[in-house]
Amino acid sequence: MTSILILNGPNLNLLGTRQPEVYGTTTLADIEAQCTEAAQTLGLDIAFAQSNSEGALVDMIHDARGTHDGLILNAGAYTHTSIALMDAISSAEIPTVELHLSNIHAREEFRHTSYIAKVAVGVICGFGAHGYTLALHAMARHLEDGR
Ligand code: CA2
Repeated sequence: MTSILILNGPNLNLLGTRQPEVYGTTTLADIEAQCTEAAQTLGLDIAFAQSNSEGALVDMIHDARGTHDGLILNAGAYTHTSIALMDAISSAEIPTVELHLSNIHAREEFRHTSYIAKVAVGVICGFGAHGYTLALHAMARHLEDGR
């Protein structure tokens, strides 16, 4: 079965517990449950993980090669800074959808730059927790027919 790794970066473990006006009230565990349900509908296997450490995220992307068919990545603030994550995606040669809860382009200037977008198939942002389901649909379609 096609397998997708859904990876979440720094501070996303706090979702639903702080700053609900920015990031909503849905927890990361709620999002994982939502992804599991969407994956069943789409006939996909998923693995779901979160780390606050850039190196751990790099390691998980390396390990995804040969284990998972696609990567959905909310790299959090590392999106805007991490050449290491960009290089890890390039070297793993794994199709990647960049994902954000918020519309990073409607926020501070420093959030308008993404190193992940340079190596991603596409980007989804601004749809809150529902973006994870959208990303799974987009990835399923991409792996089926390259669109
Ligand atoms: O909108 C997104 O998904 C972001 O990746 C979230 C990151 C931010 O740095 C990116 O620019 C956009 C921040 C995640 C912080 O999550 C928190 C959740 C609850 C309370 C505090 C932080």
